[in-house]
Amino acid sequence: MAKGEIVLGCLAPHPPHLVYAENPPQNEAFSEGGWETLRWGYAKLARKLKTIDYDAIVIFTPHWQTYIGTHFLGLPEFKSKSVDPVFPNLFRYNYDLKVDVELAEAMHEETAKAGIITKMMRNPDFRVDYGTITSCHLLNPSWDKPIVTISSNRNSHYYSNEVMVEQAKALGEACMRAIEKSGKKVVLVSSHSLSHRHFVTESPLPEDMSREHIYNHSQYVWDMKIIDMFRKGQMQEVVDIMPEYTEQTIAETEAGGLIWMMAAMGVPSYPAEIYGYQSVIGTGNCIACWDPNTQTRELVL
Ligand code: 2X7
Ligand code: FE2
Repeated sequence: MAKGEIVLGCLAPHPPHLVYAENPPQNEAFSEGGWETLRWGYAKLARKLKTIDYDAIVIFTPHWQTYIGTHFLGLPEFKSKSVDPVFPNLFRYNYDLKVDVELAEAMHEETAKAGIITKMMRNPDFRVDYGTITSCHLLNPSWDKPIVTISSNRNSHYYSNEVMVEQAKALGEACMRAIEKSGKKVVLVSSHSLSHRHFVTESPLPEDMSREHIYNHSQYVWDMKIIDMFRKGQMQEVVDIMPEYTEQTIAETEAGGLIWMMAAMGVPSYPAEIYGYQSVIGTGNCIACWDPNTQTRELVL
């Protein structure tokens, strides 16, 4: 069997606003649009994904928060309605998704071998989080590939951002070993915003773009700094400044997704493809991907 590989790594932010703005049939709410810079960027990345041969999407989400260990979805199908607890007015999404249980079990096994506490989620009534659903919907609206969701263990909160970085690295390396042994071609998705200070009141019309802007200038400067490093392929430097960046901007990198993905991909030193940056209720959101294939890697923005 050929060695499995990671064919793409995507940074895919998940404000439910983006699904709301698209008006897909799965979502009950209705909108007049909004946040086009991100939605058009997602559409372009989704077109690229359609040209890539892969077996499964593996996604790490900050909105399935586990306090004892790292958990993996472990049943072949999950079907229910996902309601965003903070924005039920925007996101009530009927999902029916397939899981690559074999791959999830392989990652679970390698994770346990690495000394990380881990568990398979086998509860058929488990409700999949909106981070998973939003990022997967926007990257692959046809839902024609199985996924594996990985929970985020709360290391930043229990311990520190430094511990989070070490744990996420170990998890990423374990997942990479499992993928290689599986023989599968896998797309990784790190589902989160960058800077994460946000407004606490919503405008009367959520999609009123005259009200949307970054929360403050310093978090914008931090986001631009880190995106510049993505462009230059300085991912080891990004790993090194992650605790400071996360603290200064209360970034959603606190969950460990970006470090997990970078560690699994061997910490790329080649440029990321950038598909867009825009704020959603004041948070900073960047769509980017790391393409290990030099033939298909391009300068997008
Ligand atoms: O989960 C989110 C987020 N990360 C950013 C913005 C708005 C809502 O939800
Ligand atoms: Fe979030």
